[in-house]
Amino acid sequence: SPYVVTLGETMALLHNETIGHLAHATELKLGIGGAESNVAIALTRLGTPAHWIGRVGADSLGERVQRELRAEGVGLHANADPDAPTGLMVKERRTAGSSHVWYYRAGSAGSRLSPEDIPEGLIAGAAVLHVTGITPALSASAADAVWEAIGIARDAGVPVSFDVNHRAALWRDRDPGEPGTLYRDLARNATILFAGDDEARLLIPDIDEPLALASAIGELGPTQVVIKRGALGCVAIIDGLQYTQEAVPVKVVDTVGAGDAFVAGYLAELVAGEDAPTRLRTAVTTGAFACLTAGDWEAMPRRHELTLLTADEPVTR
Ligand code: KDG
Repeated sequence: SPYVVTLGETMALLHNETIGHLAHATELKLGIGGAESNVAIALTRLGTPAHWIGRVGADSLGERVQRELRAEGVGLHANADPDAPTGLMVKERRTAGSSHVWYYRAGSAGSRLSPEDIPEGLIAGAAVLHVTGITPALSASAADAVWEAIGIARDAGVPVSFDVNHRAALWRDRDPGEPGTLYRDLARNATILFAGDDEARLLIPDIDEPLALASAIGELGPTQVVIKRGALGCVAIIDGLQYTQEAVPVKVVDTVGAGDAFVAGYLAELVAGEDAPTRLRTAVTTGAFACLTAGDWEAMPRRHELTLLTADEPVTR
């Protein structure tokens, strides 16, 4: 059956369960997280087979990453790097509604991803290749890997999905114009583009209105442009038509991972041949689910759970 392929870095994740400053925390939870593998997990839960390509360290945390992805049923194409550690990310839940993330990933195994890690046949046979703006920001070889994957997809007629996913921490000490230039290049090679309002303005400065932004991005090439707006839902221009979709209201614990869940909801319905309104409705629903727990992907729903947030029966038996 049709599957989605994605590539990127997945890290070990340490986070406090109890709200507070990490200077005073005595216990942390250990998990994993990575934007692209979050998407792969959410797709798999929704019933769309997904494969993840990446590098991990030849260490216990690398094993943890692989075990977790296997347990979720994600097709795993991971090379264990004997010369670099699995990257680490630390998340501090400081207040009920706000978190901060620190990266310990410079020189990590995941950031050493390179074109040799990319299995050509897997990408050429996919229904969609999904990439994010995080991977090319990790290193020159990781950027080459992304372009290699995109080249294979384009040659094989596989649509490319691109989620901007701007991470300012990965661009410090670099030319402020660089991310915009990279994201526009990626947009020119994408069929489907996802961006938050602020991310969209990195591609197209000086436009504020979200549908106008989507339309300006569409002029770069993608025929499906979706602007993710968090609690405001989303707007999109898909095959020339404009769409607006409200969010599903939830009590937010942690928004990290919501964008990935949103993308998975959209892509799952796209691969299933569903129409644009269905894709957007599922996207805001899966995005809302991801906000319910402190982990990056644990709350992502199975397909049969999609109606739970709008159900009025508190207990089902
Ligand atoms: O979208 C969530 C991701 O940001 C998180 O899981 C970690 O991949 C990650 C990153 O680079 O921020």
